[in-house]
Amino acid sequence: MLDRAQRIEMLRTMIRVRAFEEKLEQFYQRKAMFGSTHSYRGQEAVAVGACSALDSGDLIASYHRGTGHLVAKGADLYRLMCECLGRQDGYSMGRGGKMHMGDMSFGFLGNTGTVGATVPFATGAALASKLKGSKQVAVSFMGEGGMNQGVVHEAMNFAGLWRLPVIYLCENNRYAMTVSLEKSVAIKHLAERAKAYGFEGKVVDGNNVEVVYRETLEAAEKARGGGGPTLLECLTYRWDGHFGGDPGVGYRSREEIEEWKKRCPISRLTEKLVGEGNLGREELERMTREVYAEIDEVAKKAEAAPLPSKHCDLGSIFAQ
Ligand SMILES: Cc1ncc(C[n+]2csc(CCOP(=O)(O)OP(=O)(O)O)c2C)c(N)n1
Repeated sequence: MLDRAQRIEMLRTMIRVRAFEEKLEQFYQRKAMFGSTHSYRGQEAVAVGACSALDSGDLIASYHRGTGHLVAKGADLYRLMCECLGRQDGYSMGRGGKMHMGDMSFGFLGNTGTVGATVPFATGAALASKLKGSKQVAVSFMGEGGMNQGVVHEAMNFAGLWRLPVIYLCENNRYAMTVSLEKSVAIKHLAERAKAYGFEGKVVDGNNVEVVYRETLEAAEKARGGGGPTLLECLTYRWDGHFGGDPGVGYRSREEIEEWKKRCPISRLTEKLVGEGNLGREELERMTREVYAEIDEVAKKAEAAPLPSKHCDLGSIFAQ
């Protein structure tokens, strides 16, 4: 059962995830960052619900829409922002950008821009956990488009056979770039696929942070106890375009976007807490102000940080 403090903390983290995304968007719009953005706005409940249910020693693998997972798992915001801006102090010394990072100090196995490619990272880490008996659970975040990659099938089959302590967390935001789920798969729910690998699959309300938390906690306890993998298909929606330059409409209607905005994960938890008398409007406003100020400060410091030196000391990355 989540207590008041935990729920308020989850709300604060969701606001932090959103504030971070909005700041990146501002950098992108004024051409102050390398590469592009892949906004996570609208999907905050998935990263925050899942990461809040994990132990600090547990591991996550992420993908191109990954900054939200890192903020939720406890990344150092300055180092994360530096990497997004291509600065020397970033997690990959400013040379990887927001899609290519990794840092075991907070259990982050890595992300890449190659769709589906990090699912085996989490599967391999879960195998290591099982062999070492470390009781660590690995979570692989992926999009519903990523679910169609061959390597994902191989990883899930292997994990089912070896009953590995891994959670496959599919963020079904309904579109892979411009292609809707209905145009790319013949089944209604991707969670059904778990049966073929010999483990449980569940469809989850991905815009309800408390539900995502509960389902992840249950899956993690099962995995730690030797019960093997779980596939959680979290139904959610990205508010923005696929990347910074995509207006996000054409392949989606404005009405559909507005409909999903009414199910905003941050508003949903806020209204619930306020309705129960567990959060005052003033406290909410103060918390929001604090979080946005925190991100502003991190962004200013990161923007002023130096670009990578000509000769990058890759040894210090591999020594981790
Ligand atoms: C192997 C591979 N194929 C194609 C691409 C191009 N691509 C980049 S993102 C993307 C869509 C991914 O959709 P999904 O996995 O649902 O994640 P989302 O962007 O919706 O979060 C595609 C096809 C890629 N990066 N890697």
